[in-house]
Amino acid sequence: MGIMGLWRFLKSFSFFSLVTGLYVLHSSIALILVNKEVPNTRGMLYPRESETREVRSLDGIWNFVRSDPANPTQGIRDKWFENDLSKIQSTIPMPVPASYNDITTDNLRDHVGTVWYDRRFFVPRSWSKDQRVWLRFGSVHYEAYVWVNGQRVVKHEMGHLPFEAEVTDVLKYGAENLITVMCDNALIQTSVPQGKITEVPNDNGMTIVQSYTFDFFNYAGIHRSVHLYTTPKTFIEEVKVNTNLKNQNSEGEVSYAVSVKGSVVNEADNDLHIQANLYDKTGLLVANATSDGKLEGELQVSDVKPWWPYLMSPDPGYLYQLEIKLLASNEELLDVYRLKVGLRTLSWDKSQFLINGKSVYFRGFGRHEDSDIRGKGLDNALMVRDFNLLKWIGANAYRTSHYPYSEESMQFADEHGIMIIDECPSVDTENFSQELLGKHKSSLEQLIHRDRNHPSVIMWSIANEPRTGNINADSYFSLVANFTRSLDKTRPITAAIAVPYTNDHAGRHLDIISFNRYNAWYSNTGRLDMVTQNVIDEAVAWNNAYKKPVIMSEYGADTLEGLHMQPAYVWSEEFQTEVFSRHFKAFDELRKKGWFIGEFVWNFADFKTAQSYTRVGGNKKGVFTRARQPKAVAHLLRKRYFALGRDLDQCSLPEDIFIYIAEWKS
Ligand code: BDP
Repeated sequence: MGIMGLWRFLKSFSFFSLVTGLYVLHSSIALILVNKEVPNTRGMLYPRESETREVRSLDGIWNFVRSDPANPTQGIRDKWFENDLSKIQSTIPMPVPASYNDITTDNLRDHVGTVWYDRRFFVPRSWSKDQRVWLRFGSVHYEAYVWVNGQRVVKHEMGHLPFEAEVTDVLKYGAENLITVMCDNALIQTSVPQGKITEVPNDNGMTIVQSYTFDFFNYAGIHRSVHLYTTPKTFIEEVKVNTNLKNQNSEGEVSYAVSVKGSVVNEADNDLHIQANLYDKTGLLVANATSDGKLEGELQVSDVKPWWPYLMSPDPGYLYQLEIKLLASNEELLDVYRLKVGLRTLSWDKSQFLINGKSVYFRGFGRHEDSDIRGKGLDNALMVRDFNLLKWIGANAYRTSHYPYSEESMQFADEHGIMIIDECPSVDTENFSQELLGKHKSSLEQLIHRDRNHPSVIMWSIANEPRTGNINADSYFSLVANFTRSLDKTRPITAAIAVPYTNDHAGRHLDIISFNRYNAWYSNTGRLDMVTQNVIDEAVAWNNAYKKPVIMSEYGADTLEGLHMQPAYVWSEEFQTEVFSRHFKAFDELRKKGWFIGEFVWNFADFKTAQSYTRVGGNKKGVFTRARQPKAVAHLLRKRYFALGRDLDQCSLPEDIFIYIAEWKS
């Protein structure tokens, strides 16, 4: 049995029941977890053109084949990657980037297991000259195997995160090349997120079924762009940036650390050096430094324009451009990489979270990367629309529930001053095990590596609704949190917790407590009179338990657009509006206590779920519909978010925020 066969076997249902048995055992006895090293990913800078680099997109229509779910490794055994898929069987056209699930009219939506993509592409002759070529995927969910011209170049497990491989030696220059991708959507107990594969009887015998405890649909495929890009032979592999503000935010500091890879690096030439230039928005050089013999340094900026969140400044999201030039000892320019940086400081204590020394109150959303037809595929039109809506409604933050969002959206958040609680893909974490811990840590390593330079990222979320009532959650989350801190000490750590505070074993490892609760929806359904006090009591209890700042990270109610019922009744627009209003009252009470630092609605927009009798076409807790149009509650939320912005951050109000009704006589 080859690697794929063995690996597939491990995922299979028969083995699975054995694994389930072991996990059940695990949850009742204390697990001994070992803090094993997680391999560091290398490279991963977002592909950008410069005078030393070229970028080409491989997005477009690819050829697509689904494997027989009962025989998912057939393509590996029969070497489908050696030739065009169309020579083996009939292919269908498949857009990249996109989830494949909602593209066809048959039940590809519910396919479990492997699917195959391929396409041909041309590589210019000029690329063969003295440089390297890299193949980079923004995200393939959940696991990907990639071949170029029949040779395997990379394998990657974990959706929503980029991976790349050098393909210099496998490409044919001045000729056509073939790229083949096998993608597997199966989630098991040691994947992140977790799921279960079972074999169940159906009308034709047996069928393989995927299940998971989270509600969002397990969309799969090549979700983000595929790029080919070039670098010089000796090139900038990593750039790590940190910023700081001093003297009442008038002076700034940008420290950078670069790592370089290439032939020259390993020779005695230690005179490789970096010239770092910082330009303001108008293109003016405001600071520069040349590091002698070192690949790190600091830039001092006077009259700095700090990076501020939206509505906390008239000029939010101010970004400088950092230009990193790699020079040889004879001053020859070897490589250039440019990235945007925002200058800001973060700090936090037992009661508040501060940006540039100013206390922050988060007014935001939990969201999903989800839309009609595309599923979780990157779509620039959708992304820009979403940011327009976020700004229209006066939000200053969102959580990337429940996985890392596209790099393009992170860059957009930097530019628009939207603060991000950056969440790894661990949802409903349970059945803690050594293997799961390794994958969970790896997801954080990849996430932090990818996102550490974004000013918009102000907090790491290490899990959503983990089963922290389990005694093993204590050691598990202690290891996950310590690992996260070892990678980045500049940002606080949170997790969105849903177990009652009396059962929780993870909060003590966090810096900020976030809790999810659905008063009047999942608990006390329909009881609008049981919201406000419950929210206050629970937030107070979390604060008493841990003496840390508290955020309500999810609250909401499913709402069918256009359903109106007075008095309010579950699923109606009136009900959602009243549920929100009762929460607002609680939040305003809590704000007076000094440690309640934010409110996040669930959800920004309606989204697709697995089929269930509790869902009509999906989760309808959106303030916006899936087509990104406002429900009635959006107008109420907009008034609140702007009122908070005016009271707390002195922002100005949009002219259309209040509709003229009549002259009030008081
Ligand atoms: C919460 C989950 C979120 C769900 C939400 C819901 O964190 O992912 O979508 O429930 O059911 O518990 O609406």
